[in-house]
Amino acid sequence: MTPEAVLSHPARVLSQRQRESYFSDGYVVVESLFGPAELADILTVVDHFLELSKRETRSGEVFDLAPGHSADSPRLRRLRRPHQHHPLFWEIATGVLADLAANLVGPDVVFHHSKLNFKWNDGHDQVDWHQDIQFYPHTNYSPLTIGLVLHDMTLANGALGFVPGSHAFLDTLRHRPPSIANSVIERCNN
Ligand SMILES: O=C(O)CCC(=O)C(=O)O
Repeated sequence: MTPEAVLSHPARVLSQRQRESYFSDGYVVVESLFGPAELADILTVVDHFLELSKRETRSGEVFDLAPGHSADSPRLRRLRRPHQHHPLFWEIATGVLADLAANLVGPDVVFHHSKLNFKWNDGHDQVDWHQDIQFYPHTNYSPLTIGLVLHDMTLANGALGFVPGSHAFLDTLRHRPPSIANSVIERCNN
């Protein structure tokens, strides 16, 4: 669907202005999607999985563990497919997040996958600049990522950054380390 066709459908979660800024900047930040009580419920479930991960010593189907992970010093990098492990995650994905997606892609929304990332504020497991689209099966640019941020994001704890307008580059970018020419970050700095 074209942005005009998407915008012709009534907004459900986002304002019309937020939807327009998504199409012009390539991203939109939505503050306080969940209230304090709902957020507390989500964090309780997240803590439950963090506790479960302490019993694990190697990565597997459910937990992706960074080197050095232990019960005393957990380094859970990722909970894989959280929507399959707890109904709350599926409820969120098919509830407010599906409505949010419908605001940006039109009413026919297809869920593809989920993951829950953890950041440990110790400099390990840095996520370099990249375009998510490269990692998705796609034939057009309708797929989108919805990141649900569960803690305040600051420069000190691995804040996610965006490059406004980079969605409109005519080509997808080569994914190489930042030190090498034509990496995503060098292209964005030009
Ligand atoms: O949280 C981040 O820094 C980026 C996460 C991301 O792009 C991903 O998991 O695909």
